[in-house]
Amino acid sequence: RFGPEFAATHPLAVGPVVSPPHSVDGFVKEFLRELNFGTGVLLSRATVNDQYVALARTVAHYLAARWLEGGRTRREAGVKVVGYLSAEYLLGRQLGNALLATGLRDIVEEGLESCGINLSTLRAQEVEPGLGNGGLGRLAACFIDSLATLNVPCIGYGIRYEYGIFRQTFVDGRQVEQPDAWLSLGSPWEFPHPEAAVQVDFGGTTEEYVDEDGTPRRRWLPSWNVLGVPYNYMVPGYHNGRVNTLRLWSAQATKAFDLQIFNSGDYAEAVRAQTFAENISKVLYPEDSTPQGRELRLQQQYFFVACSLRDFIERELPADFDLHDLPERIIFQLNDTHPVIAVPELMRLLVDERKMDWDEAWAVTQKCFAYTCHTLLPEALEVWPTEMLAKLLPRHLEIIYQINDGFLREVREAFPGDEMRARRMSIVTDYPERAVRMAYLATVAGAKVNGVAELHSQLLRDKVLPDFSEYWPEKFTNVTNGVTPRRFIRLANWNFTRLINETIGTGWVTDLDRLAELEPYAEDPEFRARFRQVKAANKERLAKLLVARDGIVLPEGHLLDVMVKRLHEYKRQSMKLLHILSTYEQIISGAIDPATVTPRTFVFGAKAAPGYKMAKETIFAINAVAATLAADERTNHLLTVAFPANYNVTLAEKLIPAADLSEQISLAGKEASGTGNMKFALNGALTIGTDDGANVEIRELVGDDNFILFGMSEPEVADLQARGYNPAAVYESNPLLKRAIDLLASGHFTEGNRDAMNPLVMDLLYNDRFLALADFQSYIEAQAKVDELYADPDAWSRKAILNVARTGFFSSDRSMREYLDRIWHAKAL
Ligand code: 7GP
Repeated sequence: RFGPEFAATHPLAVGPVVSPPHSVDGFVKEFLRELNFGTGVLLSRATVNDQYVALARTVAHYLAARWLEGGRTRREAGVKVVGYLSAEYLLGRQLGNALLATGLRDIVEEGLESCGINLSTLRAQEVEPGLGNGGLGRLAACFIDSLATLNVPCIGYGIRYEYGIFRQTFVDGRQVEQPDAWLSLGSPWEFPHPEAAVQVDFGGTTEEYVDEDGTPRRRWLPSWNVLGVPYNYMVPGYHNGRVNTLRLWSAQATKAFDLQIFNSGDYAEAVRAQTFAENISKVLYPEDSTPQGRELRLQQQYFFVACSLRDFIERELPADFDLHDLPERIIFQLNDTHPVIAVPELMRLLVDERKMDWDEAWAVTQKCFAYTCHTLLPEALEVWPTEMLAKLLPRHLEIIYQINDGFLREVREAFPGDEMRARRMSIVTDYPERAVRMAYLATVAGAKVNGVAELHSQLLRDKVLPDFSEYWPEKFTNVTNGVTPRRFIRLANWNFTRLINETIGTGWVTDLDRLAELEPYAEDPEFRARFRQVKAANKERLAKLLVARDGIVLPEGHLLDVMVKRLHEYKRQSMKLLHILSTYEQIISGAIDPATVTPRTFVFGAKAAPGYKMAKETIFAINAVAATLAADERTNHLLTVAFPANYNVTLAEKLIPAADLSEQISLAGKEASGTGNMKFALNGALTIGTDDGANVEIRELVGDDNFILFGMSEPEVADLQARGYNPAAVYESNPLLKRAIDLLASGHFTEGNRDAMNPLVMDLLYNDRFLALADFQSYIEAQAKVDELYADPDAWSRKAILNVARTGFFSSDRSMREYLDRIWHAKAL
């Protein structure tokens, strides 16, 4: 039917699909057509949202042409695909990136203008899909961007949460969460395919049976199921014509109405089943570095990996494909432990459904997965109680037991008599309850295990998984994180982009090492002056945004000191606050002359997990200090604290380019990598930081002179903790620190109410799990060095430019090349 004759008369039906013309005229025609026939309105009556939706759909048409072609050629070529399995994708706004990737920006701007429409107004209309919490989700978004730009076939698999990360508001300085109804005005970037829905089973029991060949086998008799509906998103490469796919799954009830119940008149009961099923993809768990062991979360995890595995095997491979060869066609990357239930699921597909021999299936499985760990906090490593697994996924639990039996047999053979070792390494633990350690399962099943920065990978080997790294040294590797220069320099910092382009050309956008060519310009006074103009312009742009967005007024001419990241004790926002308090206290007590103080604005951006009490207390304290300082005539020209609510990718793109100083002050050994640290350095901020995560590598690259280091090293931390740490003693012995904490506790920031700060103050004095007081003095001294440096604008900008020139390494393109070479063994098309 789709032969050459048909193709001759219907070229669009079989491809190659042709994109609309890249001309102002061609664009305007397509846009108006979309407005009329897609959105169903006339331009004269269209709202801003109508216009935005029509624009997005029009730009999507340009991408879709390449997308369809790419998918077709990939399937024909039969090449290996990267299947990125991630419960989170923190994508940020799509329109700007799509315009950049297609090179349509100028055409669109001119075309819209001729219709009397302003492009930036439409861009501001887009609600970012916040389908992630923080670093892990944003990293996934950077990685799929880089893979598309490197022309590597990749399918990102995840969940289409109806509600993403909550919208943060402040009420009396306290965080209040609002639902993130990001879909309420429609989502023009997605392509739903309800006809391609996949069934996912849950619950029930297992049984033994004898198959047609007389072989005894086990099988799963599930008791309920849901449908997974795929929603496809396009992931465009930069100026290369490649468009990959992000496939997010949405849960739907299999039988929308149970007719019997419906006929009996119990309408509420009839829709109950539907609500129950759809809950699975309803909301993102707003947790970061602290897992929520709830059954719904396990349902989400299994739901999306079951859909994804079936999708790849049944829809992306030829029908007669021999699954023994699966590792030649796919590598599934496990983005932390959230998708690890995919391991027993693949075993179940191969052994139960395709009747493959267990050992052969295990050999295939071990080549199809690799695992990335994103944390070092022991409490953040996921474990699932066997009781919960037995109820929800009984066959998977049996498979996990069988994997564990085989693995422990190996261990006992390798280390005869060492029963303690076998117990330590067991995937199933009995303490404090019988549970499956998902990181162990991932390590046993994965072809490779990696950490996300050198120090983190080292600690992962030595402290988190020492027995495993001793047993399989070659399995462990490091890939230091990276960030996409497209979104975080080219799109976010146009002022700087223009300066870089004029100086070294445009090649750096896809070859970030070329930023090194800027190095000689650090010595050029004219270039430094232009660099400072860029910063000033970015600060002005930020000031405009914050007034409109939050009613926050940024003073002019201040050093902009920025700390943006999730609120967590290990990241030590409270230590940053102590620095601010100490400076403020010294001014108002007359200990220092105000004329010697470097005027600074401190910007915080941070969401706290809704159930994380101490994190929320810290938010309250920051807001209280911000309000008091704003009202204090003695200091408000010198010290300002700005805490815009609801920090997200969109705000990051405005904040980071404006920053002078980047705060990366986690307790050494706790921040796996950090990626904000890279974005700041690449946008010409200096870092004040501990020897933690990727800070270590940033400092090595930029040089000690261009990085403000402070605090204990990881071994020093371990040592202090072993000796016994007493924060109250530090408080007593350090007068600056004592005065800062006393001021916080005095009621000065809470209208005389001393109780309001009690939780935070008590925790700092008597717990301080992350040693903020221990590093305080060193931090204060480092901040004094910052002031001193900033007083010499030429010296400061020289260092800032060297930061840019020397951090091209932190492109996610480089990270992806390392994964491709050392872990995935996959290639560009
Ligand atoms: C984060 C790490 O905290 C951060 O250091 C790292 O840069 C980032 O992943 C990307 O690798 N972790 C998470 O966002 C997270 O949710 C829980 O970790 C497992």
